[in-house]
Amino acid sequence: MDANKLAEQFQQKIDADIKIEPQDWMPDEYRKTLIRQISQHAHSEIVGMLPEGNWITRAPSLRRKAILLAKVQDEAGHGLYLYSAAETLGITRDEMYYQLHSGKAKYSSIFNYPTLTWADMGAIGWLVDGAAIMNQVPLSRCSYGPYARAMVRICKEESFHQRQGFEILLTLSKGNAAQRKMCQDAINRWWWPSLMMFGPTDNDSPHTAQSMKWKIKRFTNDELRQKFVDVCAEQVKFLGMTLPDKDLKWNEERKHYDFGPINWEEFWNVVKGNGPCNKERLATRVQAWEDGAWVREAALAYEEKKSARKYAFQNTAKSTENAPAFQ
Ligand code: FAQ
Repeated sequence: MDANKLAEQFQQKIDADIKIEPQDWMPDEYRKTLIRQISQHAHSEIVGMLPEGNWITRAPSLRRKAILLAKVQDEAGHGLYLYSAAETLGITRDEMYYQLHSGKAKYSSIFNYPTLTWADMGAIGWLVDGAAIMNQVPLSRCSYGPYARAMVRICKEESFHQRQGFEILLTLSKGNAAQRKMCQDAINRWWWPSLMMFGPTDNDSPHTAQSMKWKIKRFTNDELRQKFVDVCAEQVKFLGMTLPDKDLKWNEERKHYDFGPINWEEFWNVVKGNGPCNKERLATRVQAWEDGAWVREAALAYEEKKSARKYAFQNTAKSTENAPAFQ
């Protein structure tokens, strides 16, 4: 069948909401877009373990420590599901790691900001996981089967993360003056970078239009950002705190909150590798990869030895197949 016909049938399947599976024909650009997005997403989950991992040893109680440990572990699991989903498109895990470690691959800008106080664990849970859910729930309806299915479980876990973050902030907001100040300070520092997680404005987003046509994205960056602002503007009232935006105001005509301008210069600067923690984050991942070399070597050596043994056993079994049976 010629390429035009295949492309036409492919789009018809997408329009009819039929999932695309790894063995199905797909345009090269669709495959490339998915590999780019899913691998970036996987890297974000893995690098995203670092800002919170930083607080595991300093959590204020055993209960908080156990919860944070479980959350960070969940992020590792999300990274692994996503690497597996990307592998179904024909890229190897080693290639993806190489792209991350060499600085070629992107990961979410948000994880290049430092976690300065315990309240940051709350702000990350509430705002960063909250933004992640807003973006990821529609991805569980994306056209590529393995990505969509990975998102279902990820979103369930992210909801728990978001609630635990909000609960940390709620506890601090009911605390003493220093705790309330710490809570407001964390919200102030994480608010704008969280809005940047949704990506550039629709006018400046080179991939959105095509990704919407392919139903990889179900909403545009600006649509999701607006939904997120609307939800947070209400939730912050429960905390008795404020969002650091003097332009934040309910607009009765639009039935949405208006909000102030985002500092896109800061966003692109962080994306290009010049944020407060980019170098530290990458160096930590590279170091972890190098420290793990002996584990990979040992696992490989074990696997080789195991297959050599299996091979020798099969040969022995074959050579005794025709031997006379014992009477
Ligand atoms: N940071 O045309 P678009 C999490 C890049 S997971 C860095 O709009 P697209 C869980 C973009 O890649 C958070 N780069 O691109 C957690 C593209 O560059 P390229 C991650 C960004 O793909 C919580 C260029 O700008 N979530 O938080 C960012 O259509 C707590 C043009 O942009 C996902 O990855 C950014 N914020 O839309 C873990 C979700 N935004 O590739 C631990 C899946 C844009 O051409 C603790 N991804 N860029 O060189 C997506 O939904 C999409 O890829 C977007 C970007 C919406 C991120």
